[in-house]
Amino acid sequence: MLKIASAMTEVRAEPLPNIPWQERPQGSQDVLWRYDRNPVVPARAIAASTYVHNSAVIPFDGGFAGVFRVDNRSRRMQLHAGRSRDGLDWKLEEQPIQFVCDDPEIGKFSYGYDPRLVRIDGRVYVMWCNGYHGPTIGLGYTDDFETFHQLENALLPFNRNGVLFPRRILGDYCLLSRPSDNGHTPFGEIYLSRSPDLVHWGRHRHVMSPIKQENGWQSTKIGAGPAPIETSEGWLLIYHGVVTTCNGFVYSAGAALLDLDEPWRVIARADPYLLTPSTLYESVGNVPNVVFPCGALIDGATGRLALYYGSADTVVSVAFGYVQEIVDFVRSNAIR
Ligand code: BMA
Repeated sequence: MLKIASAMTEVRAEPLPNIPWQERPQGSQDVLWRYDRNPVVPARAIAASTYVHNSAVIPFDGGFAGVFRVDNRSRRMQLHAGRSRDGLDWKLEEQPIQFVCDDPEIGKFSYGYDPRLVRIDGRVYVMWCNGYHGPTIGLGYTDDFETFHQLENALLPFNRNGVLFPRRILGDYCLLSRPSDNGHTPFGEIYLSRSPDLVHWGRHRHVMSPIKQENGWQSTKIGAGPAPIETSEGWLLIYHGVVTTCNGFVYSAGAALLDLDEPWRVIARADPYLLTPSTLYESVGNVPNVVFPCGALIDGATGRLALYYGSADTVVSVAFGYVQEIVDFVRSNAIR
């Protein structure tokens, strides 16, 4: 049985009383439990979609807004904005986001996928995988989910899974990313980069590598998920890990705690996963066996968490948990 110790963990987030929520099912000992009406966004959510999957959401205007990965009817990867009153029933825009960009050169990209969202000093930032001569980290912002502004790409190709921390640390914006290749990368470690202005990035630090031993769930590659969650115990990072099986890659979700002031230092990292493909909608689809977390809602008052994850590269699903319990789980099951 998985160990969950009890300790007092303060969750440093705004209250979100209307967070989508379901209590842990009776008899369940899982740290995260799935919404019983998953998926929340179907593959054919809009006329233009073949699949809608790795997507990010954020509280907005009393309800919720999101940026969704849509694979269109040409199977090209695009980003679409969406709105929801309750975080579960979503309405996506039919047209993809057209970023407003000062330098047209930066706007020359052929695709966008796997978005993350974070609010920093009241402004919503979008991070995504941007095809500027190969995958790299696109950055932008929006104040209304109607007009989206694009900033300079944060890093050179090839890189994926970029996500900003929700506040400056040591005076700098901090970005996690995963240097990669131009294909279905068979390696991948998480790095942290710093910037004074969201344009110039440097002071790169290694954060975490895959755990190679015995082909566990995070043995091939890892990449950051939603924006790290600030707690008194450190930054809670939910990330994906990949194992290579006879049948190809399998994507699961796990968690680690990073130092509050020097977030490239790992305080603890759970050996077991939090979620691994187990249901039909995670195991069967466009790309089977994928749980790919990109978004999280947090209620700072109660520590409740709603995790949004792409399932089988086909649909968007939600799982619930308590930040405090995930932190305890990480500490009690930490890799030694
Ligand atoms: C990764 C990314 C993700 C996708 C995953 C599984 O390389 O492309 O968007 O969910 O593969 O196909």
